[in-house]
Formats: sequence, C-alpha cells, structure tokens
Amino acid sequence: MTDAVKEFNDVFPILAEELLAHLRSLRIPENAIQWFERSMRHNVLGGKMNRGLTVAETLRILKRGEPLSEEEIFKANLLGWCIEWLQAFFLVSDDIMDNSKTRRGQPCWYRVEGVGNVAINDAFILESAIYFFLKKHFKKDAYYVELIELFHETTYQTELGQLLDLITAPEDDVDLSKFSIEKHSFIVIYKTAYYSFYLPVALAMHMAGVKDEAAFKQAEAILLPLGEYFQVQDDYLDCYGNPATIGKIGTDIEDNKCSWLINQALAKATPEQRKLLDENYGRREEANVLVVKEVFKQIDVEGLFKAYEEESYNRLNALIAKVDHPLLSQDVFTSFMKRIYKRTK
Ligand code: GPP
Ligand code: MG
Ligand code: MG
Ligand code: MG
Repeated sequence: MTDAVKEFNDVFPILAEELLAHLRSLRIPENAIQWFERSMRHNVLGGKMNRGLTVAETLRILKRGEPLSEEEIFKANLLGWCIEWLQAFFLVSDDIMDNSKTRRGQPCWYRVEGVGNVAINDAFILESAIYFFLKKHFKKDAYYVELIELFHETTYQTELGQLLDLITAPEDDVDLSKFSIEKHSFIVIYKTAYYSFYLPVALAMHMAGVKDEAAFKQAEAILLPLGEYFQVQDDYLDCYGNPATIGKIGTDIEDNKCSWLINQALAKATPEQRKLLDENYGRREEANVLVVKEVFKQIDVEGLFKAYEEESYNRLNALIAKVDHPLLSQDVFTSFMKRIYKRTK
C-alpha cells in the first residue's frame, strides 16, 4: 500500500466515528445506529476508491511539490471520502433502478436479507453525511460555500444523466430507434463524468485556492471527455468484463440500456441483424441475451471498442497536451489517464 492510500484509508474510521458519535448524542436507538453503521460499511467501502484518492493526488500536483501540511492531507482525503459517500448514495439507488444483483463482489444493498426498500432511505442518509462532514470541517474556510454548491450541482447533473439513462431504457417498450450515439454521450457525461472526473479535481482546485473560472473551465474541457471514455469502458465491461474482476454482473442488455455497444451494433447492423436486435434486446430471458451477444460478435463490437480505446487515448492525450492555464498542470490529467487506460475493472 502506498503512503497516499494509507493516509486516505486512515481517514475513514475517523469519519465513521464522527457520524456514530453524532447519532449517539441524538440518543438515536441503538438498533438504528447499528443499521446505519452496517449500511455505511457495506456501501462506502470495498470500491476502487479512485475518485476519493484523486483529491489529495491532484492537490499535491497543483501545489507543485510543495509539501502538504497534515491538515491539508486530512482535509483533501476527507473531501475524497465525501465523493465515496456520494458514490455510495448513487450506487445503492442505481442498483435498485437497474435491477442489479451484485456490486463490489457482494449482493446489492437492497438485496441483502431484511433490507429491501429501506435501502432507499439509506441512500438518502449516505448523501446527507456529505453535508455533515463539510459543515464540521470546512465551515470556517473561505471556500465552504463553493464546496456545498459543487456537491449540489454535481448531484443534480448526475441525477439528470440518470433520468435520461432510465427513460431511454423503458422496460416495457423496447424501441432501439430511440438510441443514438449523441444521446449516449449526453447520458454518460451527466451520469458519470461530472461526479467521477470533474468533481475530485474541482474540489482540489478549491482547496488550492484557485478562483479563476477559466481554470475550472479548462479542467472541465478535459475531464468530461475523459469521463465519457471511462463510462464507455464501463459499458464494454458490462458485457465483456469478468464478473469476478469487476465485482458486478452486467445487466445492460436485459435493462434495454442505451449503451455504447448497442449503439455501435445499430450503426453497423444488416436488416437481418437489426431484426434480431429488435426482437431480443431489453428482454430478461438468458436466451434473448445470447442472441444479442451473438449479433455483437458478428459485428465485432469488441474490435470496435478496441479501436475506440486507441482513438480515445490519442485524442485525449492531444487535449491534455494543450492544457496551458498557469494554475493547472498536465500531470493532473495524465495521472487520471494512466489509471484508466485499458482498465479491466
Ligand atoms: C453509472 O451507471 C451511473 C451511476 C452510478 C449514477 C447513478 C445516479 C443516480 C442519481 C442514482 P451504471 O448503471 O452503468 O453503473 P453500474 O454499471 O456500476 O451499475
Ligand atoms: Mg444505471
Ligand atoms: Mg447500474
Ligand atoms: Mg454500467
């Protein structure tokens, strides 16, 4: 484990204890406190923690080698954990909406024995924890309001992406003509790129004292396409990833999702293949899924993805090479790229 990972991990127990101590001070019944703790451990922990780790990493780069104080390291990691709490809120909800079975190698929270619909409220509580932490640790900082606004706006953007993701994929009305690669691009930028890519960097920029709107805009102009590429990988892994490695079983074909793969297939399908897709996409039966996968194979959707991955790598690196704002650094973006290029989980 690197020092950065250890520093990050060390913050979780402190935050967990802050929340639990607060609940105890409210004299919330013990069984509710235990429920809360179980939900928090099940849903916040066990992921790759990439988003969370990025805040301190970005702050280090923005400070150009100037050593961070203990307080700065703690606060950057705390903001990183706030993203992990946000992600937990999204994933608990997303798994209910997507009818998913497993997440991070465990049953989805709503499918855990005795949880069910309580998971909806647990998701809301996970979100509320973010604002508890921000108030407790940043209220006196000049950028406190910026942090709150950023978390609220990012949540809103993600919810808009999720809205489009869901209504483009109605379970009872499969209509592939509603899909398009433009729609896909909008969905993934909103549902994934803002919170996974822009948010951690923007948080670090606030901590570093960046005020110039142009710097935020320049960062966003790279981070949104990077996030789009990341979600295309997620779509690819949904179908072709190893469930043991990615920790979840894909449901995009069954769920009638406007994923990158189906859009590629639709663009290339012969009328016969199109008919098979129309008849088999978005249906729960294993046999239907197999037909869709066979059409993907004939069209070599996997090969199209590999080509997209190479093209994205080159295009994104060219974008990064143009970053010139004095308060930014290309390293912020290349370190992201290194972490996700050709990822298998
Ligand atoms: C990922 O989509 C998107 C989210 C986790 C955002 C959810 C937003 C909400 C407002 C609930 P996905 O369904 O492809 O992710 P996964 O493949 O991990 O289920
Ligand atoms: Mg989803
Ligand atoms: Mg999902
Ligand atoms: Mg997915």
